[in-house]
Amino acid sequence: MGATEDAAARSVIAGQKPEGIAGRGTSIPRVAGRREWTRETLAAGVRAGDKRALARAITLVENRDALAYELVREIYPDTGRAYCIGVTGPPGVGKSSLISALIRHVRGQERSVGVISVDPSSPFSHGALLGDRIRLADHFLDPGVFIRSMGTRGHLGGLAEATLQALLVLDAAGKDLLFLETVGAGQSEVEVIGIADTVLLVLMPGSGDSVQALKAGIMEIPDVIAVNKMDHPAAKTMVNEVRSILTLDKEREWKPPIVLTEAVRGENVKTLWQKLEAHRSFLEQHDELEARRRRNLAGEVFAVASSRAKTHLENAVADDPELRRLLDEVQRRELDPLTAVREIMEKVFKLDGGEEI
Ligand SMILES: Nc1nc2c(ncn2[C@@H]2O[C@H](COP(=O)(O)OP(=O)(O)OP(=O)(O)O)[C@@H](O)[C@H]2O)c(=O)[nH]1
Ligand SMILES: [Mg+2]
Repeated sequence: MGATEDAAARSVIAGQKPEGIAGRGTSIPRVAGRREWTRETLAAGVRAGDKRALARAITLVENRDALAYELVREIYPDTGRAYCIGVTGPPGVGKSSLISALIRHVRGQERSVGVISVDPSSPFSHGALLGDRIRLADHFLDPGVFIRSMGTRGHLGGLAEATLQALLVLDAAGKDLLFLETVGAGQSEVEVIGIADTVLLVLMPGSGDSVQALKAGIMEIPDVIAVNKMDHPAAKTMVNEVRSILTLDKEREWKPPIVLTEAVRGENVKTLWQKLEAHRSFLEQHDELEARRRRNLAGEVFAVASSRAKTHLENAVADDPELRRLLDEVQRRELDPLTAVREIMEKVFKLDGGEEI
């Protein structure tokens, strides 16, 4: 590795390093400390697509720092240009590998890319998910690609909020294409993936639970499906099963294509990309893209507000002996549940509670 490349590598890695770990026993220079960033420098750095500014901004978002709030408020008018592909599916099916292969494909077309990889089961954050780092390692040194993993901070509602903000930051940074990876096979990921323009569901032979979830209507029908690890003898059977479920849905105008892929070798990745692009064109031609974005944003605002209201309620009950006493009384059957609800609503949300109960 030459001197310039080496410096670039170090700055990229430093920009992606978890806080506190950078520099420990290594010669990696410390990245700009928090105090050196102001809203103005951060906003300018984000707009210029500077990797350090992006890394810092997303850390602030994860920490729910007041500066992140100010930053996103400032850059929000610059957003709405990136196209966001949500990639979801059960653990280990090859989502990250497929994203990596898709990036390789689109980078040939000079498009800049951002990736937010969300793992609700992991307490880690700050880009520290080892698996993703390895899978996506090819792209860490590419200046046109920014990759970040996020773990959970508290409950899922907080994650939806952080994900939305992080995507807005990458959008304002001028990324043409955003990938949002979430692990999920049921409902929990819905809140997070709800912001995507196109949803890609990745399955592999053996993802029977997800197929059942699709069949039962528990999982929303995605826009495109990849059946990955296509070398597996059961891959074709899985495609047929999924296809038979999708044909039941006759009303939908867009018929979700199913593509067999091999993510490690990149087989059929070009076809998969064409299907993703076809969905985008479909949305654009039917004036659906703007409508979908409006719906998604309204849904996100609602989801975040609901989640905050829930947290507020939980904290209020935990901190207030009188509210806890109400719950005890319900448990002892001295007070009926809806009277307790009415009192809680009055006290916590200052609602008079009369009409809605
Ligand atoms: N044989 C084969 N292995 C694959 C393929 N795609 C991914 N893998 C392997 O499957 C494992 C999981 O791949 P990931 O890309 O990390 O899967 P993921 O869905 O992102 O996993 P999580 O984020 O942990 O849920 C890795 O060891 C990959 O090398 C494929 O098409 N064929
Ligand atoms: Mg992954």
